[in-house]
Amino acid sequence: MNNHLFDAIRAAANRGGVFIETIDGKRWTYDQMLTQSAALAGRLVDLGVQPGDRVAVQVEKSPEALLLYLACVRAGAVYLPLNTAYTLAELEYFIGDAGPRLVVCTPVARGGLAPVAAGHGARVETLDEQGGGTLLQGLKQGSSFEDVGRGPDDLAAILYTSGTTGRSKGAMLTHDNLLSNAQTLREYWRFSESDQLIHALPIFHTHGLFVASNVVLLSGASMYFLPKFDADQALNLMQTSTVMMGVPTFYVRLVQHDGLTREAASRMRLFISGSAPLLAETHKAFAEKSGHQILERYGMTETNMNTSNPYEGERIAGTVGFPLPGVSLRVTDPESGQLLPDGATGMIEVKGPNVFIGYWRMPEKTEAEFRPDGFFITGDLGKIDEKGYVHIVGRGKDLIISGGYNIYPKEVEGEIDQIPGVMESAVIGVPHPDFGEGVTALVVKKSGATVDESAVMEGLRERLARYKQPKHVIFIKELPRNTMGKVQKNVLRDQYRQLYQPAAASVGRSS
Ligand code: MCA
Ligand code: AMP
Repeated sequence: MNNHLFDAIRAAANRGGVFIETIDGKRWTYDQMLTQSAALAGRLVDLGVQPGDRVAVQVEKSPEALLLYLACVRAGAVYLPLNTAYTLAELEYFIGDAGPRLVVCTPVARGGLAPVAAGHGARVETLDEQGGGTLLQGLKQGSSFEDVGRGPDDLAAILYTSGTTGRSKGAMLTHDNLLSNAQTLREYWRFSESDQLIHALPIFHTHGLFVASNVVLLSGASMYFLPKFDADQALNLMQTSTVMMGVPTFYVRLVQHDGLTREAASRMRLFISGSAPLLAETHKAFAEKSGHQILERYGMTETNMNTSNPYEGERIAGTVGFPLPGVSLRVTDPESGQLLPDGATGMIEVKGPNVFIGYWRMPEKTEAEFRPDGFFITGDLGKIDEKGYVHIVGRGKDLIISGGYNIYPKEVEGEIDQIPGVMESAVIGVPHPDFGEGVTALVVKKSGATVDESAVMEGLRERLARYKQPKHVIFIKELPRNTMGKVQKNVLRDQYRQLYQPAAASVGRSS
């Protein structure tokens, strides 16, 4: 039977060669990818997973975890990856909302998750980063598997993206959303089977899972699969690699490393950045030290990749390049939705085979974010310059991006406001030399309350993933408000913009 995404992966895999190499020298060939994902797909079916069922996965990065994604595709299931930093409190929501048939977690997390999963009728299996755990114990090696038929519009994955208002929304991505985008990127970035990618991103987000892994799979290329980013390791691997994909923090850290030289990067053909704005100064410093112009691109969980700087042609720092082939991008008035002329700043809207089909079980939210003619309203503010390059100049949505992870202030404020002694709070992102933006909380105490920074952090510990927690909690007398009573976050951002600059690290911490 035809399986839209996996048929294309299989066609590339049939050329053979090495698919994954880990840092301890273990290798997975494309043949092994095919046989092991088949065995794993069979295991999923034995566990009761049926076409369309969600499989929620919160595990450490490993080749087996990637094979589990492929097994879900082959079994016609809907893959639902979850950030390993999420706390049990956060997971309860995702499991309740998505209603998965199966939850795969680390052996350590099983105790906490089992009652939650059971409460929602889901079964739990475990997988650790060495390939151990109950999921693989029942695997029938060498067994064949007939891929479940799936068409272009069938769901392949749901990825949760935090909501500006209310709870996280599950973006529903189809087989063709993933396949078409990966095929476009393969061509645009000139990927081939002779490429070797340094893969140091997590695999629970679009960047590491779909952009990096699907492009490699569809090119028959190879990748070094690293548990996390480490600048020393990346520099060593540049000797035997051709491409790296990363968030701006990777490049900030590489620029600071003495080992980054033209010689060290001479074998590489391409460095790609995305998920957050790459500062023009980082682009420039990287080019000076390594001789490579970083190629910056722009995407979203809901849309996969929308734009990219060119492979050949000028890569302009501070821009995200041109709309990808097949992607329509326009800039409109945020209020009226009227098309704006080139050069004017407004809301970026996109349409194309890359754009998701809606939010899981949230038809009203889906409707609110699409124009009647099918364009998706990204929430990013930008403009198109006279040469056609897209610039992102801000965000219409109240969102912080720290080291490539998104944090919605409202979610953090909601948790802080529940801590005893807190009257209200405002959470903002201010420039951070390593993470791009640093999550910062301004808190107003109730009169006579003794709550302090450590009490706030303790109150958040089990509620929010570590990367969402403020790097600083600052107590102030009152929040600045405009005449409508709305908190003026721009005033706060201005006031604290030096907070994480080295010379000012202690400024502004008062109680
Ligand atoms: C780790 N910490 C963070 C972050 N990462 N805090 C804020 N923001 C972060 N991103 C915390 C740790 O919990 C730790 O806390 C402390 O910071 C220092 O950790 P460290 O070991 O230095 O961090 P790291 O392990 O080096 O991680 C930093 C990282 C990582 C390499 C930037 O966060 C990362 O790989 N980010 C990539 C995210 C990503 O893939 N995003 C793509 C989303 P403590 O020590 O206090 O406990 S997809 C997307 O956005 C769209 C579709 C797109 O366009 O791609
Ligand atoms: P996510 O919800 O994690 O998919 O994050 C998507 C958001 O990341 C986009 O809406 C943008 O705000 C931001 N983003 C991604 N790539 C870039 C980039 N190259 N420059 C600026 N912002 C980016």
